Amino acid sequence: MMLYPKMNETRSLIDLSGIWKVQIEKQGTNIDPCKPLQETILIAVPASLNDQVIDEEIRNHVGNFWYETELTLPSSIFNERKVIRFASVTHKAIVFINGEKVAEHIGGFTPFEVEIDSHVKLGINNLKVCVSNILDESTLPCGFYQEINGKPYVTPRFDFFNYCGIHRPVKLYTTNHTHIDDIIIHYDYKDGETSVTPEVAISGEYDKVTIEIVDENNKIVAKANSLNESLLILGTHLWQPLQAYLYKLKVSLYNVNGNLLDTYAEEFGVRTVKIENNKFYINDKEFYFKGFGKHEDFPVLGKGFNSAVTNLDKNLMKWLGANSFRTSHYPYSEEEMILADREGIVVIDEVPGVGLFTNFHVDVNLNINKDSKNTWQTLQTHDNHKNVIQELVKRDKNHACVVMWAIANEPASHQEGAGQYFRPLVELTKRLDHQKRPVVIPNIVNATPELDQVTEFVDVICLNRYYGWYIQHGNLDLAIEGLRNELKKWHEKYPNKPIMFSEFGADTISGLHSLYRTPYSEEFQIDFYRRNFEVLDELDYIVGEHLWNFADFETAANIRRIDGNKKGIFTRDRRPKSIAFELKRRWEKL
Ligand code: GCB
Repeated sequence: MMLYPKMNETRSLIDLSGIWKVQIEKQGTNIDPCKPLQETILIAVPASLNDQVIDEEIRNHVGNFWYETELTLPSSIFNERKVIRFASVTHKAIVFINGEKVAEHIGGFTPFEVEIDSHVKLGINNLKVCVSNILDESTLPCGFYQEINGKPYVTPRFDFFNYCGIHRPVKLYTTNHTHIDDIIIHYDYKDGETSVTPEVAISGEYDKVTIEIVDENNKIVAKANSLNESLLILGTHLWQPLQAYLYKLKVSLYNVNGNLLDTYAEEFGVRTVKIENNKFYINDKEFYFKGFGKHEDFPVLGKGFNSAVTNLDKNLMKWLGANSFRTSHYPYSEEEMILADREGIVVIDEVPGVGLFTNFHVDVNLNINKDSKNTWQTLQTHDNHKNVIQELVKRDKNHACVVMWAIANEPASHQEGAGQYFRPLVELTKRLDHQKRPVVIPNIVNATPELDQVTEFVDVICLNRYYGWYIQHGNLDLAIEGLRNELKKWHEKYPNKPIMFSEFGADTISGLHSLYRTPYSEEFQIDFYRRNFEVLDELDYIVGEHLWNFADFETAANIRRIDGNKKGIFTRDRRPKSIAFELKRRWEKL
C-alpha cells in the first residue's frame, strides 16, 4: 500500500510540484469545492506556506487553507490505473477532484494515496486540497486549542514552529490493473548467507511471478518463481554504518502470454541489530551513536522538502564524523530515508508523538494550563497515536538505516497512567515491525528514575538532558555533578539497558563571543559540550550522544526564543558555530 512511487517499465510518474493557488478560509466563509477558489494567492508546492507570504495574518492563520491546481491527464496514461499520492500534508487533508471528495487523511508527516480512475476525465481536471493546521488534544503533535472572541488559537505544546501546507511532493503514478501493492522483505542473516523471504501483496490476476535479488553491480544473485520460496544470498555484503550496501528485490508479474503486467524493485540492506548487556550492536559490532536530533527546517521552505538541503545536511553530518540522527519530532521525508540508506547513516525513526504533557510549555512561566489535570486523563490521542505508528512502520519497514523506533518525545511519563498508555503502543510497534527493532521513548527531565513509568517497556533509555542549561544554568561544575548522580540512578535501576543521550545542548548565538565564556556565547557552547562529554566518556553503558540540535530552527514566538531555538551546531542557514570544529575532532577520533 505504501511503496515509494517509482517510474519503470510498467509505471509512469508525474510530479505535480509547482505553483498552486491557495484561498485562506476566513471565518464565516463557505468554500464550495465545485467552484473555482476566490481571492487566491500563489503558493509553491512542496513547501510550507507560512514563509512564502509577507502577511502576518496568513502566516499565523489557524484553520483551513484551500489549495487548487489543474490535474491534466494525457491519453498515453489514461487507460492505466491512476493513483494520486501525497507524501505529506500538514496536518489534515481533504482531497477533491472535480468537486468530489476522494480522500481524507489526518497526520501531517506520513504519505497517503487514492486511486482516482472513477473521478477523472481525459485532459484537464480540477484538484483541490483543503489543508488544516489545527492541533488539539486528540492530534499528534498535540496542541492546546482554544477560541478567544470567536477566533481560534493553537498553542503548540512543543518547541518548533507549526508550519503547514503541502510539505512533500504530490505525485500521480500509474500501474496496470494487476499490480504490486506492498513488499515486506524478511531476511535472516548467518555467517555470510542471507535467506530472504519476501511478503508480497498483489491486487488482480496474473499467471506468473518472478522475484530477483540484484546486487549493486546489477548482477542477479538470487531468483525465485513463486511467492512462497526463500531466496539465498551467498557471500552477503552487509549494510554497515557509513559503509552502506544495498540490494534490490525485484518482483515482476506476467500474464499467460508472458507479457509483463507490473514490476517493482524495492531496495534493502542486510544488517542485524541487537542489544545485549547494555550495549548496542549493529552486525554484532558495538555501535556508538554520534549525531543529532534534527528538524526539517530551513529559511523560506519551512518544513518543505528540498533535495539540496537534505543532501547538504547529510554531507555536513558526514563531514563532522557523525553516524546517525533521530527524526525528532516526526517522520522525515522518504527521500531523506533513502539517502540515509545509501550513505549508511543510522536513523532513529520518530513518530509525531510530541506534546503529550499537558503542563508543558517552552516557557514555564507562560504555562497555558497550569491547573490542568493529569495528562493521560486529559488527552484523547491514543487512536491517532496507533495510526501514526502504523503508518510509519508501513512506510519505513524496509529501510536498513532504521535501527530503532521512537514512539514519542518527552511524554509525561512521570504521571499516573503513562504505563497504561504506552505499553500497548510499544507492543503494537513490535507486532507491526517484521524486524522487531528496539523501541524508545526519549525521556523528559521531570520523569526521574523514581517517577518514570515507561522505561521498563523500552529497549534503550534515551535521555533529553540539559544540565548546565535549564538545570544549573551556566554553572557547569554543579551541572555535571547533577548529571553524574542522575545517570548513576538510572543505571542502578536498569543495569542491563543501554543509555543514550537523545538531546543535550545550549542556546548559542552565532558570532557572540565572551571572555567569561557566558551562556549564549560560542565559548559556552564549547564548554557545555566538553563537560558533558567528560561524563559520557566515563561510563561504558552509554551508547550514544545525539546533540540538540543539528541546526538553529524556527519556533513560535516566545520569551525564551529570540528568533527561534539557537541550540544548533550550525545556524539555520548551515554556517558552523565554533563547536562544529571541536566536534569534528572528537567524532573523527571516537
Ligand atoms: C526538549 C525538546 C525539544 C526542544 C528542546 C529545547 O527537551 O525535546 O523539542 O527544542 O528541549 O531546546 O528546549
